[in-house]
Amino acid sequence: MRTTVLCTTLAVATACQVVDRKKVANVLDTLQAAMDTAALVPPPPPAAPGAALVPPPPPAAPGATRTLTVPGFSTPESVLHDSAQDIYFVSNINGSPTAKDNNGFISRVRPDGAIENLKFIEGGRAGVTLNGPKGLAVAGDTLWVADIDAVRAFNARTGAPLDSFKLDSAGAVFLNDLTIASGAIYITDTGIKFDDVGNVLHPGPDRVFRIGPDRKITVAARGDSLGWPNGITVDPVGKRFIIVSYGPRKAVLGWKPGDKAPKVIAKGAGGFDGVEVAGTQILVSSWTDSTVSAYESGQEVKVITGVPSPADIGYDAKRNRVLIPILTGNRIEIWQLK
Ligand SMILES: [Ca+2]
Ligand SMILES: [Ca+2]
Repeated sequence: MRTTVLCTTLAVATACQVVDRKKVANVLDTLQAAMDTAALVPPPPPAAPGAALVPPPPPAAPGATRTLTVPGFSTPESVLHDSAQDIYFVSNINGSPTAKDNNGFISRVRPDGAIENLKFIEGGRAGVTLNGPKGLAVAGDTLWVADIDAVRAFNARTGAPLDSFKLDSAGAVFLNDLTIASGAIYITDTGIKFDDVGNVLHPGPDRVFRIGPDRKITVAARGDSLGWPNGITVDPVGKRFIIVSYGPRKAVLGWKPGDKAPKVIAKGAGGFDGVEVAGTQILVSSWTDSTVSAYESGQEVKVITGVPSPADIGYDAKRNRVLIPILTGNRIEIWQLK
């Protein structure tokens, strides 16, 4: 009996709330209608006789439009277009960038945005070790992956592990991106660590490692002038490497093996991560202002804005698209360049 009374009371209270909400909603609707009909915006003053009618300048044309968003990743760090297979590879750190948790994985994504295989290569399965995979590069049928203090190779068609190089004994701290030139692999070491609450520390040193065709591991470049080197790519136009700094140097750098120090091509917002040469453009992603900008003129030209935590971008030359891993958003965004 008590239960019934309680239920009835509750029912009445709920009904009353519904009525009250309706009343409030009606009042708000009335107010809104009144405001809509009221002339809140004063009419523009009449044009002075003889004044030239100058139209306002059109807004700056955006350099790109977002065509696809693909969710479902786990701390994606890099997207790479394998033009031979016409497929996108996505590296997934899955957890802390420095944790040797053997849960990293590489996805295969079709250019239409369909995830063909989320865990095409996965740490802990089929003899694979993969902790916090970051930069990717492909040469023929071999997919190369930077993984904290190791560089690993996989068959790009089957995912089978092929080879690995340990750089821990060479002192690798935070291997980040890699690129291939003349059969040698060049790998950046950003020299960063994270403290217990996630602050970025930079014990350094900043380096570019080289793994030669003879499997010899050497330090190709070293020093603060690298500015916490993150992305690296080959610039076939300038016949040089382009390296972008994640740290306070905020520099887009040109470098050739043997150079004492890299040359500053341009400075920008900083917090740079990925770099791609797209035709004549040098595209660089920035965590600082959530953009992808072009730097080939020596000046920053914003091409894509509103992309938070844009990590190691890729470029699909077949479709003229920029492929952006939104690291903290667990998605990739595909942008069409004009
Ligand atoms: Ca991991
Ligand atoms: Ca990176």
